[in-house]
Amino acid sequence: MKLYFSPGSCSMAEHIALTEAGLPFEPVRVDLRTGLCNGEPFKAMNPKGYVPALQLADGRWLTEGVALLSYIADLKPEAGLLPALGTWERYKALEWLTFISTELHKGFSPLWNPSTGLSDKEAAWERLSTRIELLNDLLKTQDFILGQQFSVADAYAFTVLNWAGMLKRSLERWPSVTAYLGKIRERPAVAAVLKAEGIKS
Ligand SMILES: N[C@@H](CCC(=O)N[C@@H](CS)C(=O)NCC(=O)O)C(=O)O
Repeated sequence: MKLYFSPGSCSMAEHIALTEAGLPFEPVRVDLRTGLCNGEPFKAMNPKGYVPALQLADGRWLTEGVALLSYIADLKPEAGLLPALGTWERYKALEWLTFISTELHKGFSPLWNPSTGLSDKEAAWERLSTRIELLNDLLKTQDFILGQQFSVADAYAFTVLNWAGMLKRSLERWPSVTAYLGKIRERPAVAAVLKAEGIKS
């Protein structure tokens, strides 16, 4: 199985999930600036042209972070990276994964976009702040997003909230989120992925 990734981008969530699960995989780097992967246009391999993407040993592709994280968790149920299929807890996990994808991950997009004007960037950060506040409230009473156990939702939330530092946006006003990120960063699998991707913050 190959994981197509770009260092520090949202594909770091799948990199963390695969490493936490102890699954064998080959990381393949995509240069999002040039669109090239090993010198070839990535779009010619995966028409979406963006990461994350998984390619199975038989050549099939799977894309979209929430699908990939669910797939990885289900490949190794004993790793406990998601509640069992068909349970209420699994739907709550899907609720959080969707929140992370559409509210947090995509909430950061205008902040990364060089063509976004300063006032639109501030508006995007204010909107994103209301979502981070929700997460902060949740983390006041539990260690991880789904309760007391690390899951792929944490791999995803950690990955995208880590962008705040890269964008010089402080998370200090959310102490539960700050403490949570510090704890996740210390997990051996997460530390190994940060090192492998060359991410310092
Ligand atoms: N809908 C996709 C979005 C993935 C995404 O935003 N990928 C970014 C990196 S974080 C990317 O590859 N951007 C390059 C591009 O869109 O061309 C998902 O949820 O997985």
